[in-house]
Amino acid sequence: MISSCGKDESIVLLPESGLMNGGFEYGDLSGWEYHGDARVVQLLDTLIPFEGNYMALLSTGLQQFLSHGFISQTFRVKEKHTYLSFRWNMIFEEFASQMTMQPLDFFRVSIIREDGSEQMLLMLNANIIAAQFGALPEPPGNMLPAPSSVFSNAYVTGWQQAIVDISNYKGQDVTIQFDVIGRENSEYTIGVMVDEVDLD
Ligand SMILES: [Ca+2]
Repeated sequence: MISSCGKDESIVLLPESGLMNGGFEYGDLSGWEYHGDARVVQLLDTLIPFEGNYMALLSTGLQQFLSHGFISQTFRVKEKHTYLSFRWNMIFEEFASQMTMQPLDFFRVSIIREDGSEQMLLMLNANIIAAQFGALPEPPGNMLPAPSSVFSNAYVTGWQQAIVDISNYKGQDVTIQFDVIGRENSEYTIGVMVDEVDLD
């Protein structure tokens, strides 16, 4: 949280980047809008943040009766900023089952422009991940076994980076949103760890 010690100190603590708490090192979701199963954690079993001591965790109901997790933040794209980047690590319960049936759960990242229109950055599900990580026709390909105390028979992608050119948005306020969506009748859980959301 921003210190309440005084106005001047608060100004000093505002992030240079215009994006607040992008690495979740406040230890909570300060600066972010959120709903559903969205939290900040230090660990997910043996899985650790990409940087620092904290990461965001979004899921379709890990240990909770929820079907989605969502965070978003609106920020001004300054003249000096050309790229938005973030790290993600996706975990699938019963990955083999998820990829062989019609995938019901998605991880979606998008930018919402000032006029409300949307630029999709990522749209991933078990089938797409399986293709990207060589896990077809049989897992795991380049997927990694996940710690068994969290999910059953699960695999993770490991930390991945996405870099997006945002130079078209200079001077504008845009919203980055991360959304993990489970359909109502989805049988298995997916989770996504997010870290180091940054502007450069
Ligand atoms: Ca972090």
